[in-house]
Amino acid sequence: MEGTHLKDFTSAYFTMNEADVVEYVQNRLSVFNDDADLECREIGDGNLNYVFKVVDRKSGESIIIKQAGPVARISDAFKVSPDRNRIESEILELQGELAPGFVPKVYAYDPVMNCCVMDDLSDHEIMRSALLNYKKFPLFADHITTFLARTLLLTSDVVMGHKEKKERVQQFTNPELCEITEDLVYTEPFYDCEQNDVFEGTKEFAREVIWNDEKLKLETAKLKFDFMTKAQSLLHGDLHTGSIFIKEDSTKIIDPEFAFYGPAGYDIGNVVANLIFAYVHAHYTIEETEARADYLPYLEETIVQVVELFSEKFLQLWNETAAEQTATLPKFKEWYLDSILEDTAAVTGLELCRRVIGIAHVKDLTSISDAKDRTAAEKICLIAGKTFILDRTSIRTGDDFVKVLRHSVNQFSKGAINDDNTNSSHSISTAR
Ligand code: SR1
Ligand code: MG
Repeated sequence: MEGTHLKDFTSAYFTMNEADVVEYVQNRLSVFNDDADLECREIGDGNLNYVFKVVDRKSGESIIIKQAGPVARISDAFKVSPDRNRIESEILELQGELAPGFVPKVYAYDPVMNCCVMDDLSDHEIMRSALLNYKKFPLFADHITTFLARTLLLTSDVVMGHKEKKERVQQFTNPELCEITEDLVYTEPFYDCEQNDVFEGTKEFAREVIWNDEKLKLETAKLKFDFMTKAQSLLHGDLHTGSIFIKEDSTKIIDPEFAFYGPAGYDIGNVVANLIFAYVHAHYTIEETEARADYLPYLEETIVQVVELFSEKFLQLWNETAAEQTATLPKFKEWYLDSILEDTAAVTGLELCRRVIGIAHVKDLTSISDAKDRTAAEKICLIAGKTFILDRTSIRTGDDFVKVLRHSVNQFSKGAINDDNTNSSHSISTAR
């Protein structure tokens, strides 16, 4: 066509805008009818990538194209290799085999444009937003624990041939994204780092309770070295509630670009911590006493179920799949699970601290508009976070997790919750 300059999508990478994506779909993909009337919108709100939704106005069919940029959206200071898009496509395919039904389908991966084409999950919603609107998902704990037990155990040395597993470790070596986690989760929150971004009301508390605690610093250093050296399972690597698409009967885990071989408890701890963020948000934002007394126990029960169902399913799956001879020795699987739960407690604590102190925040806290309430909510997260890290060797059951949460809440809101007698009945009084 005269005057029309067609883009070259085959020889050199560039970051696409919405019009480029329409042209890309027309020229490089065959997912829509030839007469499709395409419309594209960038819908990403994460810290790293560009997410385009492409719809055919005629048929109503739609897909998602996710492109990795050369720097993070949150800040140009993070130069992150677009190769993370390969890691994401490859792990989604693998997770789809290990835990069918829990990840979006990937239709194509393009190593030149560093983008992948996947299912549009618009009939689901981002779990963080849903929890901020106080929605309940009774099947979530069952779904996420099936996903966790299967992806974490079936990628480990317990089940895989050790040579094949080491090849996987190579395939999913992800140095730049791991460095982000090493800095943002394990290092910067625990000293007065320039890059930290702390809410004014919380800053002195962070200094006193977190930055001035040398014992805590030492424990986080030990945990950082575990994160860097314990190639136990193929992790999702960033399993917060913004990485989960959900609806009543379906849970889809997205955004595994931080995937690598690390300590299995990293993924479980992220899930638990982000349920705690939702809890603290609800505690400070649900005005009506009855509604609060209904929603908080639901979240407590979900936390309990995540820990308990994971443990149950993990041991059961171990019995069915363990192939390593030494792994069948009596008491070995209990010892192994115990160390995963210890890491889960530690990571719950790290995630709670880093989302308050570090550069990457969560809406659960930032959307609490009353400054005093936000400060109290953040202090709860820091106290709970510190306890999870320091007491990690004695936190093993779902009730242990809820007990730390309740105890932390009670330090900042008088007479709110009975924390002596934690069990699945979750008695909650209603005062804040
Ligand atoms: C520079 S990326 C900041 C954070 O966003 C991602 O979702 C990860 O949680 C990361 O730590
Ligand atoms: Mg993400």
